[in-house]
Amino acid sequence: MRFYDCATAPSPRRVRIFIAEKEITIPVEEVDLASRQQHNDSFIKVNPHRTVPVLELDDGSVLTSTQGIWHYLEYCYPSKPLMGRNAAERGRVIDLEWRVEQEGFMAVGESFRNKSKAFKRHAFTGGQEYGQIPELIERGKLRTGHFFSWLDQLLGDRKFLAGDFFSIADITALVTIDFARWIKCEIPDDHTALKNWYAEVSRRPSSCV
Ligand SMILES: N[C@@H](CCC(=O)N[C@@H](CS)C(=O)NCC(=O)O)C(=O)O
Repeated sequence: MRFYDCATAPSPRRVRIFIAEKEITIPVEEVDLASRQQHNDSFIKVNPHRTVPVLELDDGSVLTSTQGIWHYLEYCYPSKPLMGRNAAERGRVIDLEWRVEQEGFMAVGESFRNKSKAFKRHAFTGGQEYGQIPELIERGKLRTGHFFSWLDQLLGDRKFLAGDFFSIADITALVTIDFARWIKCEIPDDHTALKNWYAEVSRRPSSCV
């Protein structure tokens, strides 16, 4: 296998945390998004969508989404489960991770991609050019604030998002909160449950990747 990564980007960090939690080793090839290596012919041959993460399997086929890679690795390395330990937990984890991605990760991304000068003609990833919409900068921040409040309420006195076990829902939420610093959104001081959870998951060795 080969994992195409970018050390500074939030999406592949979700895979790095997953790999670290599983305590497995996969050879890494760094794709420097800052110097636009995702648009090089050699990388387009690997992933025509021009994004990371990518997992190249031993038969040469590729997985080009965080979710596809997670599912594949969970199936291959079932010990230390990160997607629930039974059917009910699996359903809950997928449900929550989807919502965290839609309402948190995408909200931060919406604000960031419509603001940063680097994305002036690339408000979306891939080979097509799309201009920025400045109104989405503030709307994305507003959505991020609502996301923080929802997470705080959901957590209450739970240890992790889906219950008493760490999962991919926690991974996407952690990465989203760190990503939100790029748009200058921080967890509000009165969101105590969210702050406590964030401190707890940030202490895990996997969070440092
Ligand atoms: N949903 C995809 C999103 C992947 C994605 O958008 N990755 C970003 C880095 S966080 C990327 O490759 N960007 C390339 C670009 O901006 O051109 C996944 O999680 O796999």
